[in-house]
Amino acid sequence: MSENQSTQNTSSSTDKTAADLSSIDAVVIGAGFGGMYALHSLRESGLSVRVFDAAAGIGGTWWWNRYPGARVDFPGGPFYCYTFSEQLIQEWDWAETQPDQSSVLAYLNHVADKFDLRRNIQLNTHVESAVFDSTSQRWTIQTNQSETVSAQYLICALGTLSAANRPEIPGMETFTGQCYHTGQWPSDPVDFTGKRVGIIGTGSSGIQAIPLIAEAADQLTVFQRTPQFTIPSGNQPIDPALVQEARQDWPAMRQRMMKSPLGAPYTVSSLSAKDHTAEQRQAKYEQQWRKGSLGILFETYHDVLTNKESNAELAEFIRCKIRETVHDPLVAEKLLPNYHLGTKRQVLDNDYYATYNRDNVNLIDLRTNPILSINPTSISTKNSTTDSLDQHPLDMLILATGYDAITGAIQRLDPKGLDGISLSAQWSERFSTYLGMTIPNFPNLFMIHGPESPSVLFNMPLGAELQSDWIRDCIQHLKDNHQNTITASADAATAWSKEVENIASQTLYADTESWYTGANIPGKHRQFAVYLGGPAYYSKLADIAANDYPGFGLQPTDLK
Ligand code: NA7
Repeated sequence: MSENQSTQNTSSSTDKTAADLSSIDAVVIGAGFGGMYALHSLRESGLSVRVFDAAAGIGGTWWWNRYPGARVDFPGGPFYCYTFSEQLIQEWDWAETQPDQSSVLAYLNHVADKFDLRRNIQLNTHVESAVFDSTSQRWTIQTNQSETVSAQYLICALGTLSAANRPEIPGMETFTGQCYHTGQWPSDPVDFTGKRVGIIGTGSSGIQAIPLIAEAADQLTVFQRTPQFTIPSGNQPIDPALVQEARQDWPAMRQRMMKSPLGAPYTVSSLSAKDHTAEQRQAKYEQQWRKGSLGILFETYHDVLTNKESNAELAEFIRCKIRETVHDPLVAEKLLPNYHLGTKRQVLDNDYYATYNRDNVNLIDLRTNPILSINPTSISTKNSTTDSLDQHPLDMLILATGYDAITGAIQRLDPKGLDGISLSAQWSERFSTYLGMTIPNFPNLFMIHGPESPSVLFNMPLGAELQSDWIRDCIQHLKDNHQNTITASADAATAWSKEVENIASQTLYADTESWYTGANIPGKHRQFAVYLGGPAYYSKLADIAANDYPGFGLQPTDLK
């Protein structure tokens, strides 16, 4: 990787001005981890690239998710970051193992400056439509800035958790207090002092925010639909020895990451839970619980996520921790989750359960006390045992209600492919991709972290790099072979979707109602959206490239 080169690379061939924006090699939508690297990688290969992002700053997810407590929920530190540049690894110091939002955003801004990315990123620009023109064999992209851009390639780096889910609750629009979605958090500080705050949702965002809001607010009422398992994050200062090890031989560390199921240097245990006695197992769980982070799922026993008994025992271990931590047994009972541990997005927390011991925190279980309406200054719930109505007065309402995950952003963009077919029509019953990156009938459209790719269950910055480089090489292959378009075949996509489903069916993930299956969005069809085969995915990508792109149709430059 030529980072020195890249900072000096201001060549006019890749630096389109506004005047010639109308025709460009590639448009990238999204300036988060994925889009920024796609820009870098494609620009380095000599393409003219324009990135559009609706936000006022770069960072994607890390730009929008400014809610209190937002942190990396992946083994962080030197591992949740770009891996392509050894110099970047040597020079950037992460402070904590689970960096907070502002640290990640600072890092991304540093990257944008170091690699001179900003000159090709246009902020405050929402892409309104993307239409493939079968005559010119190019994409026409229209923005809310009244621009029309023609591009040969369209790279959708839209984010897996960017299409906010705002639940339709009667009276929502009548609420007169401040109301924020965690994924659209304002840049100006939000002051909770003296306020009665309500929060709906106890996924990663809610669980990260609740302890901090409880400390700052007068009263906090948590509206919980499904209790989730959460594990202490184990956040701590980065171990300098680990940093030194990573920096001493970064290529070796990168290789180790690429070969691991999560894309981080975690070692998955070779033991089954059955290999140990009950006492040995409890000791292992306890040790990992104290350490914090995701080791309890992966470094204890390899069958935690595939074997119901192994899973159930560890789940019960965590339920015991909840009962031990929460003083009021009735509150503890409401917090006990009842699904296969780890099969919803695994949450990492800082003092979440203990927060319910505070006098100013009230937990409403929506399974027994559903919300009837949101009113100008309160939420009304109905106690289904007594039939009574309860009013919860609020000055501020926080929606930690998640996202139309993984497929939501591209479906909202709703690109139009060959013969004007819309993605929403093509995916009206099921979505189907080839390799999680391409879609039949959508020539030259590539997705970073698309549905049916490893996306949210692999190290996302590393995954984005590997996918972007594959796209770059694919485009080079087209050029070298005088081809103009590449399109996934329907058969290849069907086979890929089956493979994704087969792998998921060998785990406990598919049994659980989660945003991985689309179950969190009313009316969304159930389909598992993540490729769970881990690093095998990247070997497949390499094989496809090495074998002249089987499963794709290529069309020569002069066909039309
Ligand atoms: P999640 O994990 O989808 O959590 C959303 C939460 O909101 C979850 O508890 C949902 O309950 C709840 N929810 C959603 N709609 C409703 C309605 N209508 N009523 C009540 N409760 C509702 O999103 P997050 O933002 O927390 O996490 C995404 C993160 O994952 C991301 O930020 C990364 O950190 C990784 P449910 O479980 O669906 O019953």
